[in-house]
Amino acid sequence: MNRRLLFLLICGILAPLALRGEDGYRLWLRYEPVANPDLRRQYTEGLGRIVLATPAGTESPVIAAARGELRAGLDGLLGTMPAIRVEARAESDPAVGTEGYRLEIKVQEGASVVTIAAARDAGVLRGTFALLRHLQMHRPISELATVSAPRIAHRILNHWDNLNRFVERGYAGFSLWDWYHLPEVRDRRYRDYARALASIGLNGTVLNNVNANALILTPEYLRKVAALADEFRPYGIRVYLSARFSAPIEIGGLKTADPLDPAVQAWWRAKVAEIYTLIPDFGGFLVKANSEGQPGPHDYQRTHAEGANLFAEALAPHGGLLLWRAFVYAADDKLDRVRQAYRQFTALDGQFRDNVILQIKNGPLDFMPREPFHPLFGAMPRTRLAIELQITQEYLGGATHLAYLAPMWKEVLDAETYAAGPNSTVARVVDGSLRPPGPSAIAGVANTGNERNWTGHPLAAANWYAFGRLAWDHTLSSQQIADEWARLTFSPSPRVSVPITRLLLGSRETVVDYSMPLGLHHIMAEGHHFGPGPWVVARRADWSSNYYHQADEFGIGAARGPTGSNALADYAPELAARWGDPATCPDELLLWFHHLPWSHRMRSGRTLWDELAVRYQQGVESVRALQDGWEALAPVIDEERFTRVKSLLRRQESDARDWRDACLLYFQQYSRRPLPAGVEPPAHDLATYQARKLRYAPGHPGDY
Ligand code: GCW
Repeated sequence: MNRRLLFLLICGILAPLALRGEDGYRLWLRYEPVANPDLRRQYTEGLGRIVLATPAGTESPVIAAARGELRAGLDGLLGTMPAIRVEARAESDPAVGTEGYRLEIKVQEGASVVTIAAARDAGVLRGTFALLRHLQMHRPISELATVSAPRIAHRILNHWDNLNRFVERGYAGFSLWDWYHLPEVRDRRYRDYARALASIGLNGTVLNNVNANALILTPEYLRKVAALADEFRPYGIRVYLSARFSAPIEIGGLKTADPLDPAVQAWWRAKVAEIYTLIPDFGGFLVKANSEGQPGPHDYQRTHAEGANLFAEALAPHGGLLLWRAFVYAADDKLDRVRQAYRQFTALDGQFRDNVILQIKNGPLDFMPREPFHPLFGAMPRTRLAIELQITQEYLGGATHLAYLAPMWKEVLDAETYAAGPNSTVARVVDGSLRPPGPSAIAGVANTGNERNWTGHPLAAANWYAFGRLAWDHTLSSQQIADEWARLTFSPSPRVSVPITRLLLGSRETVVDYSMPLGLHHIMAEGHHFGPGPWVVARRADWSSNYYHQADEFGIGAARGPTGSNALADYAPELAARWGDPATCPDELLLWFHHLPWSHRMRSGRTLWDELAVRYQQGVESVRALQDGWEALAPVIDEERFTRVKSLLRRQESDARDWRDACLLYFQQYSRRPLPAGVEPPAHDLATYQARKLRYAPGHPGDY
């Protein structure tokens, strides 16, 4: 039987089964057979031959990975195996940069040839995945030609994974890294992880938690790290580590970790050199210092710049990067928490070495469902700034709730800072357009774990995918990314992809509505951060909810204008003026910046209290709409993923009601106003919600 016939036969047998047994492991790299005969012919003829063109035109492990992926992909999609040749192409192509690619399709000697051309082998690999994406989406082969290059140089996942495999704020099982069995045992999953990263354009990964354990820097663990680096290298993924500031004391036997102490400097130089002998393409360090109990330069009365430069000097001779986190705040600092990092770091602008990048969370607080952008993005013209996004849904329902985060990230990336006049968006600050020359970076806190489908919630992989795609090109729209992901993950048929895209797009706003609408923030439960907790009084004022909602008989919201903490002053005058006046401040940020009376008239004509209640109700209703939307997909989604999402949405609806009821009952103590018409009455009294204890919530280190 010829190959083609066999293929058709297999398609015929498999087609009825195609809706069963999808466990999500293959993510967006499923390579399902193209069943439409016209399209299959179009692809088969178009891909007569494939040329991988690089300046050297030689084989390498990266080229081998590209070849392997093409084989697997084309075999799955088409059941064909076109000839793949590596060729030298001497002329340089400025459009592709160092990591980009050019896809071409031409007829040569009567046969169609597809060329993936790049300046480096890594670009060929990226182009390979772009080609396979095109085919998986069933796009016409005539539209294949393209050129693409990343806008940001270092596109890095950050794992908050501990050495005991517990993942801080991880909701998809335990760490992917089986440290105990490394370096000898190398799970097949390591390769698949690297493939997934490479396919969305990521090129780096920080393996361990920023709340770091110094053990990772011991020779024993570095050998394990090197094994992972070996697995990832063929896919163009570099490994980075979170470094513990006090490591010279803990594993080096020194008495101090003072960044200006010559012995400490020598220790780090030697440690870095040791790492590079094991991992020649090591990416560098990520450091969380003097934040939430972590050691740092302040322990020695040194600045964050002195701390960062200590590592940067050791890394510089090897080409390594130092990512220093700006997530810094202190319990004893009386300044509004959202202003503390701004004050600390603006004073240090210009003092960081060239290979230091300051890694700043998207907002000034902590990954809330909605925050304004972090004012540091508009205030450090002489420092390279990276943005840190949280893919894992610490404050957006873990892997239990559906929240597609691209719209949230786009909101920040597209935000205007006015740092250097108009068109000074956060994205342009981060991608280097408005920065001093030097490296640019973007980081995403991973939502992966060892669950079979990688991310727990079957739809949460959309966020991993979206992070990669936006890191590569922040001008892509949330809609385009959602559409791609839905087609790749479920089906290229618009009957499936269009409704899924629609469900994804509104889902983050839905979570905002039922949890922290109108600019409310940090009113979640203590510790695990899942569910409502507007009443939380923690051992630190800045971990207590009323620090943020400031509800009282008069009204609600954080006073951050001149008569309050004046956090508005950290933004450009244009923004301070717009956000500083409740009449021009968008509803979405109103209670972030203003403490307003319950009777305040909103744009809708409702009072603030009524508006708040209506938003909470809207959130619940939107989850119900998600449920209906999902239900309608029953005939076209495989049983396994359909059922899982359906039950998760049922849980989400119940959680959304809890959020609404608990928050409205709590705030009603102050507003003393009735719920407006259309808002469902709460199921229980306030005391019932306050007494609830959620035990052993995933991702929380506290209960173990
Ligand atoms: O949001 C807080 C989290 C911590 C986390 C910290 C950080 C890794 O609750 O779990 O610690 O942010 O970003 O450093």
